[in-house]
This record gives sequence, structure tokens and C-alpha cells, in this order.
Amino acid sequence: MTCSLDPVDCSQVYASGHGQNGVYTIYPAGPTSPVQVFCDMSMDNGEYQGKWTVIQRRRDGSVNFHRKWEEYKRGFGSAAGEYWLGLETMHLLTKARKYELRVDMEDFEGRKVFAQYSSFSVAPESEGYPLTLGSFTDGGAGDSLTHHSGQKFTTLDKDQDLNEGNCGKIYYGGFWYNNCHWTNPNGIYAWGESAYGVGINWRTWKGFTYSLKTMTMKIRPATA
Ligand SMILES: [Ca+2]
Repeated sequence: MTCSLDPVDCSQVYASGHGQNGVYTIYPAGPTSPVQVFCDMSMDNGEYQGKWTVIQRRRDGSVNFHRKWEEYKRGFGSAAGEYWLGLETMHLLTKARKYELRVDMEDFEGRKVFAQYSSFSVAPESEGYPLTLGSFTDGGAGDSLTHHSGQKFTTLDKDQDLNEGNCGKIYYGGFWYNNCHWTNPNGIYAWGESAYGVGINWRTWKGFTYSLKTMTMKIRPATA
């Protein structure tokens, strides 16, 4: 049996014989730089697809996401729970091959929806780690992320947004803020109804005063 010694993402972890959802080690920057991730190995309609590498996950408020640039660059949290994979790893992955993005979300009444994008890439730090998204497919959530495509990343200590203030300070997160947001995946975990714009918002589904129960951003190699 052959094994992929240094899988760069969950699709390669799966190809090397691991079919269970869980935490695995990937090596997007080479064998000396292991990164822990959560792999979503679930099937789509029973067909083989590339498996999902989770790049961001909120689900219980256990991790503080109001952090500085260096931490958003390197990643933080726990791959078994809430975490941010890190902008540098996202850049390395999406530089090497084409990925698509899916954002899964759930409210406190148990409703689940998603939004999917045909491509997802993050350019180098020297350019501000800007986000580029492909075309949108609706899974009931509506499109709140295209508004952020083309934007650089902003944290409380690095303002690269289009607002006269710092969106990361105003809305307590780090993100590809515009002026400022339609979605705030890295905002405050606020258990439902919450102050305007500061929670884990997705404008086109629950608006700016509802913080979602769960949100997961995950990528896989694009097939088209
Ligand atoms: Ca600004």
C-alpha cells in the first residue's frame, strides 16, 4: 500500500487511507512545518469528491477570536474545537492549487444552511493577504461573502479596510473587512440576538443582530 507521506490538505489525508472525520496533521509548507486541522470527510450524494479542510470554525465560544495580526497570520485555537487555520497556511494552500469554499452555518433553532463559492484564494502577506472568491452557489444562506472578495485582511492592530476607522476594532474580529462587513465570522460568540454587527453575523440569512450558533469555513480542491 502506498501512502502520501506529507499530505498538504485533507483531500490528500483521505487519499492516504484515512476516512474518518477528525484532527489530522498536514504539511502545506513542507515536512518541517506540521499544521493541525479538522478534516471533514463526509460524502456528497454518495459520490467521491475532494475532502474538506476546515479553515475556520465557531461552535461554542470557547476560543477568543479578537486577536492581533500575528495570530491571524499563524493561526490559533484548537483543531478539535474552535480555530482559525492561519492566513499564511491559507495562502500556501491556495497558491499551490485551486480550491472551492463552503461556509456552513446553523442557528440556535437548529436550522442549517450554507453558501458555496467556486474558488477561494488568499494572496501573499506582502499584498495584505487579500481574498479572491469565485462564483456563488446558494445553499439557503444567501451571499454575504462576495462583498468581501478583493479586500485585504484587517485586525485590531492592522487596518487595511475601507472604513475611516478600523473595522476589526469596531466589530471585534479579524477579517477581510470592506466598509465594514456583510458577515463577521470571527466576531464575538454572542448566543443569538446581539448588538449590531459584533456577533457571528451572516447578513443575508439572519441579519446584523443575530450571532449564529455555528459557522464553519472549509475548502477542497476544485474539480472544475
Ligand atoms: Ca480603516
